[in-house]
Amino acid sequence: MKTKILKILRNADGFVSGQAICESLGVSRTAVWKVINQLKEEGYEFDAVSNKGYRIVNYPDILTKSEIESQLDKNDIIKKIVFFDETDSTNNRAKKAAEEGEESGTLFITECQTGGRGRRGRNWVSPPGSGIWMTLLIRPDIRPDEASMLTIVAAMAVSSAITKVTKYDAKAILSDEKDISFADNKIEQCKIKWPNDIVLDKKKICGILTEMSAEPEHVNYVVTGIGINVNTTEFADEIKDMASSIFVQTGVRIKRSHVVAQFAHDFTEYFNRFIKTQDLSLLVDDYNKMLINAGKTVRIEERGDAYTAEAYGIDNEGRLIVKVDDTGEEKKIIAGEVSV
Ligand code: BT5
Repeated sequence: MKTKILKILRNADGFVSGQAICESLGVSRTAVWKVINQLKEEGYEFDAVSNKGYRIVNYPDILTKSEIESQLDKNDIIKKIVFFDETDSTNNRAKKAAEEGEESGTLFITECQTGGRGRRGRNWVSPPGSGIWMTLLIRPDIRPDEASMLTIVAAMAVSSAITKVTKYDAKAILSDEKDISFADNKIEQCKIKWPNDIVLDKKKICGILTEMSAEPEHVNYVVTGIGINVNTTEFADEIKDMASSIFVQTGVRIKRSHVVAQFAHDFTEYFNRFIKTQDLSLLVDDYNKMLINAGKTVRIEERGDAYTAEAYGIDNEGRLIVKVDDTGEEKKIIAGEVSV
């Protein structure tokens, strides 16, 4: 009910009367009043005028179930939010829930991870209050070798969500035209670094970790974990040279839940294009425009081997097409570390 009341208030153009909420949800005055009080405790600020009703004038920067669910659309692939104040890793939570039968379309999200993971056992720094640490569980009807393309789909959705929300929130928050155009110009540099990073001005602001459970011909489930530094201003020593946040780069302090909701909309759009053909043919052009590596020299590390090459873009399977500097040979890279 909290989600429904929040949705009504959020979408209202002005005041909504307590009576109107009661009638549209078929609940008592006391029930509505209780929820409004809970929302106040969570940090929502209301304007309440007798005879007119309620209006939210300030939203807290929180990632609770009702805050995010009240912004989801009916057609979004993400249907349900599971929120933790703190957990080891949302990928672990998602995998455990998947094993226990949790449905496709559930998003696990937390304020703080104590054991956030990157690829190959690397650490993911996930402090409280300023980032988004979330994992989407889906059960797509695809083959195991197609699952890595979901990292590509997710990267596109994250990059586009960050760009849209930052531009939109900049206009709402900043009053100076100069600051708005500074933020707009900066956010244009929000790019994907193949295969799983989002960078802003070459600094890493997001990483993606896709894991799955599969049989030889069939995927049971895929969990896509996404970590985004949103309003972070202090970085642990181990990452301070290469990491940054949306706020540090653009000067815009966006609401984290807006990014999650926009990600839900954009992931739905890109995923629907992917599933139509079960490859990236309907996405490559858009992806390559978001790719920081396109047309650039990259350094590639593959199974102990390191070399430089020129990167062109990805193919329909998500492999990075490069031309090796030393030999002129054209190669398609499946996995590896790429630096710009
Ligand atoms: C990644 O791995 O970039 C995937 C990160 C996925 C994190 C999400 S958060 C929600 C979900 N739950 C999890 O436990 N994980 C997922 P990789 O490409 O291996 O990069 C890891 C490297 O990024 C580390 O070795 C650091 O150098 C750097 N790093 C760690 N924390 C960072 C941060 N907060 N921001 C930027 N870089 C970071």
